[in-house]
Amino acid sequence: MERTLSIVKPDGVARGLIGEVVKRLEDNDLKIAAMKMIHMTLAQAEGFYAVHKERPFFGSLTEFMSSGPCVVMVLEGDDAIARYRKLMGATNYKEADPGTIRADFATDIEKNVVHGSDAPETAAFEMGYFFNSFEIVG
Ligand code: FUP
Repeated sequence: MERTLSIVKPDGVARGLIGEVVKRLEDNDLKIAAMKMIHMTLAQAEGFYAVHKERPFFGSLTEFMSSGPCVVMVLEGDDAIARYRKLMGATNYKEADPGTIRADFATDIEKNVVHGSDAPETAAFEMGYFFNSFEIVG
């Protein structure tokens, strides 16, 4: 059993895709162990994406992530990190496999609808960034 962090990003929330993402998670045996809606400040988005702070897209990415509400979730299941990454599809939606969330809905490399942790260490940091232990059930 493994846990990972999922975010429906501001573009996904604004376009009414929360239900679509949740449906795909539930259909694929990724149990929602925590869930809430948040609207990050720029500083909070900068903290979340601190690993990318030297990258050229950092300013634009953090502005976008703080531009509107997001839904953050903890997902639980066997091999949850890799299985959720597979459902999401590649970062660049043009390279994402058909049928993935990003292939079906992303409009831009930045506005790519969802986020998912990429390793156990990042999952631990990211879940702790948004949730305390009492907010995660299961
Ligand atoms: P991912 O783990 O697939 O979300 O991708 P990364 O952690 O590499 O990147 C985080 C976010 O930065 C992506 F979701 C979108 C944004 N990004 C860009 O805007 N431009 C890039 O060239 C790469 C990533």
